[in-house]
Amino acid sequence: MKRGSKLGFAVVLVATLGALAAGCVASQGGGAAGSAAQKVYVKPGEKDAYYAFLSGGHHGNIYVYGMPSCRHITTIPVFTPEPAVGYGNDEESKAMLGGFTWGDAHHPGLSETDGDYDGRWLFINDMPNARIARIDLKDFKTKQIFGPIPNISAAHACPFPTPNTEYVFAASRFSVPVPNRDVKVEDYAKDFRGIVAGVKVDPKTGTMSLGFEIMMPPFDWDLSDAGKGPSLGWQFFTCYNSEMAYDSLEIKASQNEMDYFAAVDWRAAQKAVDEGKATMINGAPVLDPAKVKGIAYLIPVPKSPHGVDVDPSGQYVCCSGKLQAEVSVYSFAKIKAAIDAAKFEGEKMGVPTLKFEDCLEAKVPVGLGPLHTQFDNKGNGYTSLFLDSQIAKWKVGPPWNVEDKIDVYYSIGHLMASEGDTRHPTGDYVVALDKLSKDRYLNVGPTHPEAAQLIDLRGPKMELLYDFPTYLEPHYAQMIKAEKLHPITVYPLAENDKPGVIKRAEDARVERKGNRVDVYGLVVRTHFTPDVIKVNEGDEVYFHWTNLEQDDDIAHGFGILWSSKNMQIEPGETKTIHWTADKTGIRPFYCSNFCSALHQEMQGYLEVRPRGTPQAAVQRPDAKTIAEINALLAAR
Ligand code: RUQ
Ligand code: CUA
Repeated sequence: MKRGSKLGFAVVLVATLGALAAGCVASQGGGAAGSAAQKVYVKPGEKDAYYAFLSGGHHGNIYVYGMPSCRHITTIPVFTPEPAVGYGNDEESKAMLGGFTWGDAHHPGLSETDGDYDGRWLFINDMPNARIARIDLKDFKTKQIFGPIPNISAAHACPFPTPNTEYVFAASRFSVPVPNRDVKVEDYAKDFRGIVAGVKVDPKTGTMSLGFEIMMPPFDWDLSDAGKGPSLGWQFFTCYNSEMAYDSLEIKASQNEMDYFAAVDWRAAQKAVDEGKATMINGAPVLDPAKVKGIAYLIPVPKSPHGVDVDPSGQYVCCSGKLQAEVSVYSFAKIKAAIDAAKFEGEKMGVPTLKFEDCLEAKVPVGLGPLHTQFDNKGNGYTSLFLDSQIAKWKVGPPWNVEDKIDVYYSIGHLMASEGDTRHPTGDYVVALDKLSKDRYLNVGPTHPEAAQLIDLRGPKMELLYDFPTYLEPHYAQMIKAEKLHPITVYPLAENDKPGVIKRAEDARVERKGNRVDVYGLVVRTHFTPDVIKVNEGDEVYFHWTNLEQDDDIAHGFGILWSSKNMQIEPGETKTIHWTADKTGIRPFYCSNFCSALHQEMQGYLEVRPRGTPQAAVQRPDAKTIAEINALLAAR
């Protein structure tokens, strides 16, 4: 007994020390001591030091993870309906999706102030349909989907916000005729064009609107990053296929020694549009660089580049040539000097080309298949190597040498460093976003999960801490300090002025005009008011449910049997859903989100009578029900 309790004490002590060490790492990202297990351990009840936002790829949404625990916290529906919460089902989100039920989301972009993540919004692109979504980080909800942006054929280089979130960008991955029209694919080089678009972001509301478009040569515009510090005001875009091939790209688009990256002066472009120098094409103001000078330049990059990444100081632009074993680092000062001296080599469809030697600062021999680079707070860059399945750590600045390499499993695409796209990366972690997971997880059949790996950057050598699977298919991701976000936990009822809102049982009613029926209702533990609703077959019914709860985590659902209609209504929120009364008979509805001990009792009936059955213009709950609901509300 005595021995047992001593042993017990020792176990508790060890566990406590371990937890303390882990807690310290998690909350401060400070010491790098301890085992890998301790470094990712976040004690039950404690929270992670970072939020990580991983794009959902062709799942069309965003996954939210906590770092360093690598716990999946939630998924934010963005471009794809999410029936569980009713995203794409309620009227507002349905309208926002604009008829699309799919998106391919690649690059999350956190809003920035002075070049640091400010925790206000998160932008993400839908590549194929050239759309950009804005998620409000106050409630983690998609608030706007902008696009399809006219004339853009697949926005891959998108959105990559500027340091004060003045703009997000989109550039054509494929080229098409602009305006799109009846042409032959064989006339690609003559008739096709790429487009770079600057999308303005309202500094107060985050609302996006089109600022300008620039007609570019029909290359495949690939990735982008914003200038900062000395390069503030410029946006960079890589391209491949400067060969202008329209078929067998894997061969024909790899012929040239050099492709390009474009440097776009977005202030000059906006000024030109404001001065009326654009031509309207499909409702977009398009600038032609052959006529409007000083808005875009091309700089040669070896071998089909992919990522372009600006270092935290804003002095260097780092391009990864996929088919080359080097990162080409350009000096922005040199680029600017060449532009100012008009030292051009030639031009491509009106866009002046600079000389490679005039702009290059260094070549870093990172290894095979470099794709993307991230940075830490100690002057290092980290480049993902797709072919080598490694990350290379290298010195940003002389002697530009590779300092360390770590194996990843397998075939890394993007990588995400903590606050990695800002002027002040924290240097704590990098997450490898691997394209293949092969044998790393329990086999679930031919579709393997995607693989992500947390790597510690705090020691002299990179250290692999943890593997975690993700669902299809994170491309890029961003990681922000948790302390920067302060999401609300309920929608303040007092501020709810949504159409259809009611706040008192006395206002609950069913209104009929012709065959349109509007239900103004309340949900609260554990009752729908009204819970018996009389309609006729053929009625178009709009349910406006307001959740009167003001307690954390008390959401109610509204699901109608034998239908696809379901949604979730969060505390203080009003949502509207449309349902056609398709069949005479009794149709139950219920709360689909577990909310209380009497959740199972939270239900109601739709009485659907034959067409033409006389119905009151207004149905109201009786006085007794109103009194009961009021008593319920008062007791809360
Ligand atoms: S991409 S693996 Cu869609 Cu950003 Cu580089
Ligand atoms: Cu309300 Cu379950």
